[in-house]
Amino acid sequence: MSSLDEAEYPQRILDYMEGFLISKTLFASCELGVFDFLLASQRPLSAAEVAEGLGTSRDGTERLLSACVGLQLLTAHRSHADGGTVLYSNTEMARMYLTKCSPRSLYHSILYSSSTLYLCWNYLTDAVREGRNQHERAFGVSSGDLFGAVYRSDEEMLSFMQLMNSIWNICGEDVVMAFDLSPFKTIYDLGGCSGALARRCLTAYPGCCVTIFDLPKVVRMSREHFISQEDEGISFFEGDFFRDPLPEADLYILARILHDWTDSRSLELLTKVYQRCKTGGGVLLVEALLHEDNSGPLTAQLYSLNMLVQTEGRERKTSEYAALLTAAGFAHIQVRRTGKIYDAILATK
Ligand code: SAM
Ligand code: ASE
Repeated sequence: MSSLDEAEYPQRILDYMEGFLISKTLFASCELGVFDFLLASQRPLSAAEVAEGLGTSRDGTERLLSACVGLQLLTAHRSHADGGTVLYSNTEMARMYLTKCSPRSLYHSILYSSSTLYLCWNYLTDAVREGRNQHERAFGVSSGDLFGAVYRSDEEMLSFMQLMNSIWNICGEDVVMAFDLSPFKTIYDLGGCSGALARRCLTAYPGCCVTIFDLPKVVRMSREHFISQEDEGISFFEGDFFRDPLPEADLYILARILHDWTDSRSLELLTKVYQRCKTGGGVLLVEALLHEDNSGPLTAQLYSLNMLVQTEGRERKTSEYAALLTAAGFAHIQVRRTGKIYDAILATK
C-alpha cells in the first residue's frame, strides 16, 4: 500500500476512519477469552472448538479468529488430517501481551479500554466543545469529585487499578531506572494506587523503603488484590494528598498524578511536597511528555485528549512541568526520555 500516492488512494484516512474496528476486534477477543483459551489448550484449535469452548456462535467466532489472523494475533494452520480444517494458535505477541497471566500482560488495560475509555471517547466531540470531562454523559455520575467519578463503584475502581497496574509491566523498569534513585532511602509514592511502581522501585533499589500513599479505599483494594505481606519494604499510608499533611521523605514519586489536575492544583500539591521534602531530597515526576513544539509524540497528544474526556488535567511539555516545579521551590531539574510511553523528571530541594 505504501507505494500508492495518497492523492490517489487515501490509505491513511481509511485506516484512521476504521481504527476503531481494530480496537473492538481486540477488545472482543480479550473479553471472550480467545487468547487464554488457546493458551490453555496447548494445541491449535479449530473455530468450532473455540466456539464450543467459549460458548459463542460458530460463524461469529470464525470471523473473529480470521480477523485476529489478519492482525497477526493468531496464526492459521491448515490441518492435513482433517479435510483442511483451519486451526488457530496464538502468535508470540498475543501470548506475551494478551493472555491474562503473562508477566507482560496488557489484558487488564484492554478490558478497561473497552469497558470505560471507549464509552468516554464516545463523547470526545462534546468534551472538545465544552472543554471538560464526560463522566456525567457517559456514566450519569457527577464529576465534581474527580476520583469519586472515576471510582463510581468498587468494580470500576478495581478495573481502573488493574489498568494502572498493567502498564508498569511494560514501562515500569525504564521509569525507575531513568535516574539513579539509590541515594533516596525513604520514598513516598503519592497516589501510588496498586503499588506496581513501588514494587519496581524495590526490585531496582533493594535498600529503599517505599510507602504507597493513596485514598483509604484505594489502599484497602491494593492490600486485598495487589500487595501481599511478602512484599517486604512496601507499606501503605491512607490519606488525601490535597487535604492531609504529607509525611516527610527523601523522595516523592508522582507518577501520572499531575496530568489529572489543573496547573493550580498541581502547583498546590508540588508546594506541599516541597515543604515536607527533606533538604537534599527530591521529587520524581513520571508522565508522558509532549515535545516543546507540541509536535508529538502522538501517544502523548492522544493521551492529552483522554485527560480531557476523563480528568481535569492535560499532558504537558517538559518546560511546563519545569515551571511548576520551579514555582514550588524545586531546583536541579533533570529530564530523561525513555522512548516508551512514560518519561521521568527529577528535581531536588
Ligand atoms: N501513580 C499510579 C500509576 O501511575 O500507576 C496511579 C496513577 S492514577 C492516574 C492517580 C492516583 O491518584 C490514583 O491511585 C488515585 O486514587 C490517587 N489519588 C487521586 N486523588 C487523590 C488524593 N486526593 N489523595 C491521594 N491519592 C489520590
Ligand atoms: C489517568 C490515567 C489514565 C486518569 C485516567 C486514565 C489512563 C487511562 N485513563 O491519570 C492511562 C493512560 N492512557 C490513556 C489512554 O490516557
